[in-house]
Amino acid sequence: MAVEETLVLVKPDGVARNLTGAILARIEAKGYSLVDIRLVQPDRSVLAAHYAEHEGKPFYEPLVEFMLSGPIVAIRVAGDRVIEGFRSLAGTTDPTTAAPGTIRGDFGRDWGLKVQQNLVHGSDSPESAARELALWFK
Ligand code: DAT
Ligand code: MG
Repeated sequence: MAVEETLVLVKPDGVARNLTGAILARIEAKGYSLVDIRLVQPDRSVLAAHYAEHEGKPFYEPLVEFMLSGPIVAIRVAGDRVIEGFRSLAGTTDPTTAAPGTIRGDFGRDWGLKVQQNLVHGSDSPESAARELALWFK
């Protein structure tokens, strides 16, 4: 067993489309535990820190604007290898090609113009998880 914690975000598109419950159901069905959960309207500074690795990329500004467009549900999730496991439940970044059966593959809409709208975020490593959990659960 390698029990870990990860940060999951239901992004503004997921909250607006009333998919929070469906996403939580998949996390729970997989056997992961919800340790903490909050509805957040983050400051720009939180998003700048959260997405610091992408600063300067062409999609950075639209991504931050999108993340400021509505409430986000932040969830602290625990479980055996949950960091890798939630990324697998979420599917690949582009919802058009994310595999059926994944959150992005089943619920994501066309990548199209609004490329950021892929419903969820999941930390990608133990280091990211620690950093992001400290940011969203101060
Ligand atoms: P992930 O969310 O799968 O970890 P990421 O960390 O590479 O993906 O990027 C963060 C978010 O930025 C991603 O969820 C959607 C957006 N994004 C990533 N690559 C993009 C691209 N090439 N064009 C537009 N938006 C992109
Ligand atoms: Mg990422």
